[in-house]
Amino acid sequence: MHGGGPGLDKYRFDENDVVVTHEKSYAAGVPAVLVSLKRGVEQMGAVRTARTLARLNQRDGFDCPGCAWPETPGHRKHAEFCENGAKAVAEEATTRRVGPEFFAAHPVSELLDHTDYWLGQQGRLTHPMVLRPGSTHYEPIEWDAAFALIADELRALDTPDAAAFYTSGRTSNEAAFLYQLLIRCFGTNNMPDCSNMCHESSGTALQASIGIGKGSVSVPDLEQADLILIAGQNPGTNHPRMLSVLEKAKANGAKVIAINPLPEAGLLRFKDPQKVHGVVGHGVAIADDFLQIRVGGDQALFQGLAKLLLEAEDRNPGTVLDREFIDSHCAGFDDYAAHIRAVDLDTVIAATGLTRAQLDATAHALIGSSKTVICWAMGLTQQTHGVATIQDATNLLLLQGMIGKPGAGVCPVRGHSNVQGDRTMGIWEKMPDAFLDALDAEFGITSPRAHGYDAVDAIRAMRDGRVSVFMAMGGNFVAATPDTAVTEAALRNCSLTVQVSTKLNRSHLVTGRTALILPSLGRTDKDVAGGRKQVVSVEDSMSVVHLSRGSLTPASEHLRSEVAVVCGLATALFGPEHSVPWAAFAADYDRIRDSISRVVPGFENFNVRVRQPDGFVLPHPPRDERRFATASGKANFVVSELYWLPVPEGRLILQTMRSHDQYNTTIYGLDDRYRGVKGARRVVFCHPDDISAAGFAPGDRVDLVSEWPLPDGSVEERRAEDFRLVPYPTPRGNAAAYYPETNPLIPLDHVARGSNTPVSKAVTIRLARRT
Ligand SMILES: Nc1nc2c(c(=O)[nH]1)N[C@H]1C(S)=C(S)[C@@H](COP(=O)(O)OP(=O)(O)OC[C@H]3O[C@@H](n4cnc5c(=O)[nH]c(N)nc54)[C@H](O)[C@@H]3O)O[C@H]1N2
Ligand SMILES: Nc1nc2c(c(=O)[nH]1)N[C@H]1C(S)=C(S)[C@@H](COP(=O)(O)OP(=O)(O)OC[C@H]3O[C@@H](n4cnc5c(=O)[nH]c(N)nc54)[C@H](O)[C@@H]3O)O[C@H]1N2
Ligand SMILES: [Mo]
Repeated sequence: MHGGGPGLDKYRFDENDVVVTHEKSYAAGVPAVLVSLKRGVEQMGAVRTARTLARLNQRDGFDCPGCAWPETPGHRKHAEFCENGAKAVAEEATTRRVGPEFFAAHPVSELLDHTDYWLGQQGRLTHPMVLRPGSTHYEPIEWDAAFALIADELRALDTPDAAAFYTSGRTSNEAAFLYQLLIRCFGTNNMPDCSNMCHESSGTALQASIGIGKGSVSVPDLEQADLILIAGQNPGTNHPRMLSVLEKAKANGAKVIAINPLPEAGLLRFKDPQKVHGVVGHGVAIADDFLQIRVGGDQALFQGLAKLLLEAEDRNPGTVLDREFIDSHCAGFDDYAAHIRAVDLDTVIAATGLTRAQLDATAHALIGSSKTVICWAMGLTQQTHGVATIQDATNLLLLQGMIGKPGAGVCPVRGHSNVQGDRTMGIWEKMPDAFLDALDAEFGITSPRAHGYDAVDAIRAMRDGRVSVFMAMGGNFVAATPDTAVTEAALRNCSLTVQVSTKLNRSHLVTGRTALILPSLGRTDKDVAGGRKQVVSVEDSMSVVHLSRGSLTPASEHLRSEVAVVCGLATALFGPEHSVPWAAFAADYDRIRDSISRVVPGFENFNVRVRQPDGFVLPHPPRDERRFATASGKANFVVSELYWLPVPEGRLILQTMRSHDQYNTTIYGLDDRYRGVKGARRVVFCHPDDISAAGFAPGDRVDLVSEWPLPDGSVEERRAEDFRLVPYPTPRGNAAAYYPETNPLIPLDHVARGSNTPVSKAVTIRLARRT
């Protein structure tokens, strides 16, 4: 038997090749401590490692560039970081360098042949570089010449809407605020960002359901919950510090239910490396129950559970639903209840792959809980019906009044460390008019009101020639976006592409006619401007805004902060006499915060409050006072038709996910320790019976071919070559493989309804013999 759960046999396909073992299916513990130290020492030497890790997530230190999980308020542990946070820091604080000599030695055509892993391993970028039309190599350029080049290209456009400005989620609040201001002064709302590919479905869903697109719980809420559902999230790898909070919740009596197609190690067993018992003991089971759901089955699960709650209420009126909450705070209950009563539980069982007994037990857990939290991440958002799924999760909570009371609520767990803050600061292609009005009043400008392009629409616009200048504040657009071949062609169609970056990546190599690399400071770097050390701020996944202070000597004297890059470009574009005081902003970040305090609600007295020990929490009306800023003025039960994914004959539904050894498109190494894979990334995890049904054996090499039906009835195929078949305990008909290697398989038009997020978690594929 080649599957069936942790304890799976060990696979060794051939000498020195991929190894798959399930011997160590617990997260963290001793190996995690060793791995984080080893990565640090490899990249930055022992002294810098010790010094850097000591400042990670401390009150006077820098915010971890890893994930958006909050620090525990009150007391901070001496070592408030995790293995993967340490890897993210080592990646940035590396002492390796990519300078002019590197680019002189390697033509772009050669760099294109290297893997993303190799590119990232070369080190920190040190100089602004330009790739001129027709040339084979990047060459150095002065900052002012680079700004002038961009300004000239932008001014030459027929319309400001022929430019698009991407943002990744590591940008500080201060830099994000100035960047959106520059873009709006220039005259467009074309602001694609990583959030479009990430939690856009969460924001869209929650906005309609509860009137604000952010989560409603804090760390203390989680710690005192009775019941925590974790759906479509792999915290052991992607938010390891969450496990310590879950462990505490469990110690307080919480029950945790993991909902995932895969038995993810961190959810099943966890050792806290920061506690002695974690290092020497056997670890604790985090999840009390594991619902091994079929990919895309979550909406059915939430609707099915709602039906069971309604039926239980019928049997024992007044014991299950929170009638008072529903009557005074919610709209749409009757329509929703009627819709849910009509849901067929056999369909729910088919869609989820769960048993009736599992559904009953989960409903029972919900009924017995007076404080329930639902956490989720990409397994829910990157689905065709991601918005509806999240609304059905919210509906389920509303039935029992689980919003706006301690220990309960919605918890979308964000990705990038400041992705939520960037949105708050105005990085959004459809920012509400109230924000734009305040921005205009502060600076005496007129922001454009027409909505701009998001990530997918920006690619379409570049492909079709409607956008010809593309600038990115961080990130790795070409690798992170779907339909790699289409996106590459779209970028090559531009006249200018500009990347503000810390590390070399594929987006520096797939370029417009002219390309610029502008090297910037990262979170860990000391930022001196106007003669003094500047600090920046970030907002975590739970709406806590706090300071981050870098302390390392920058990789080169030529690096500029993101704030300085924006202010330099703005001055080149608008001249020194502009209604926005760009030079003053660049010299004193307190001035930026003063403007933010007048434009962005919740940031009043920003400079003072952000300097409090744990920063401050932004207002969240549903959480704070059960106030819902929706059109109805109430929390809405949103009715959605049930959608799920039957597996077509001979096909598999592929989800694309992260390994334990990567940060999005940055590959740290080739192991996926908790899933037992060593030394390879081109692997595809399949149920053993699906492998044999397709006529293959474990370890065979296959091509993955995705199939996308076109309106005319034909089927478009995309191919990703040479993946090793790994038998794995995933539901039948489902498969999993790593992103970004699988992005060529995802059609650009395969997007979530309502949020336009690429459906990275459900691509129809077949396994093809290699030709
Ligand atoms: N170390 C590290 N940390 C990171 C990142 C990183 O790359 N590395 N990335 C950061 C970013 S930007 C983000 S957005 C987050 C991502 O955090 P996650 O969302 O945890 O990341 P993924 O690897 O995409 O994992 C998706 C999970 O959903 C499950 N899943 C897939 N399809 C379904 C489904 O249909 N239903 C259910 N219930 N589950 C499903 C998968 O099995 C997997 O466990 O992590 C952040 N933190
Ligand atoms: N198939 C598939 N595709 C996906 C996903 C998936 O699950 N499956 N997940 C999606 C998600 S959730 C996300 S968030 C996106 C991620 O998309 P991005 O945010 O665009 O990608 P990253 O890999 O995080 O970007 C890494 C690069 O950012 C730069 N960088 C790092 N730190 C800094 C900094 O402080 N400043 C600046 N200026 N640059 C910096 C470095 O040059 C580095 O190479 O990918 C999406 N794409
Ligand atoms: Mo993300």
